[in-house]
Amino acid sequence: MVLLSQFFTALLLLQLELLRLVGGSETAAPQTLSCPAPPGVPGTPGHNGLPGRDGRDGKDGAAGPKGEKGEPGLSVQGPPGKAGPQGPTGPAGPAGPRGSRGEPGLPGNGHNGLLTSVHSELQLLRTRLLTMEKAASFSTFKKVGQKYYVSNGLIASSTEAARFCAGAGGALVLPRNEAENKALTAMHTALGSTYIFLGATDREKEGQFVDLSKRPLTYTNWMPNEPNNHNGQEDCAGIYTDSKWNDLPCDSAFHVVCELTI
Ligand SMILES: [Ca+2]
Ligand SMILES: [Ca+2]
Repeated sequence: MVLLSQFFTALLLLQLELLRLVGGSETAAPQTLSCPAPPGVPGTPGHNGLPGRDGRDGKDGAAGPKGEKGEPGLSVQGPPGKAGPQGPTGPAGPAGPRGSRGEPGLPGNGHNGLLTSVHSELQLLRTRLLTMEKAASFSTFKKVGQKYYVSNGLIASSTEAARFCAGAGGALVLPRNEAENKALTAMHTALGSTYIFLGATDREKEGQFVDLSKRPLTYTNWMPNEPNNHNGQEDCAGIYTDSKWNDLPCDSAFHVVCELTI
């Protein structure tokens, strides 16, 4: 083995010598050996070249982020704006001074007329209610038209009867029509009476009966041959159970019935 290696080395050297002799020039480039050479050491980096020419302008870039809020400008007052919506109603103010008296309005016309009418109606209802309460306070009472005939069973003279009824807010009964005369007759049963005094007399002028306000009678229902002024002492009227009238002595004692007008 060693011999073989030495043989090849000698062969190689011989070949090299032959080539040198054949070429005859020492300037000829040495022949590259076919065996691999070890890598060389890297050289030092070269110097930087000169700057190149300016390139072309680039395209517009994307929009940048929104900037911060700037400082407020000068405070110059602008023109007045539009009027806003109407605000809520405020509290009532103090009462103003009393005005001068106005002209009198027409009766029953407009709002005042309506108020007057309502007020009158209320007054009428109140009066009627008071009359009803007063009538109900008597032991016997009967409604006829716009009147109440009332009695508590009192038996008295004509003068005392008139005084009693006036004190009760009414008047001694005196029928003005057949309906009232019939209603009064019906009270005989409740009172158990024979005669009931009527508010009529002829004291002022014999034979001429008038009411207690001295007005002529508009309705009468005398018995036949009455008034007769019997014994010259009959100046007061009364109604009997048969609904007929008779003149009687004023100081006699009979049942008392009053009439209350609603
Ligand atoms: Ca008489
Ligand atoms: Ca008589």
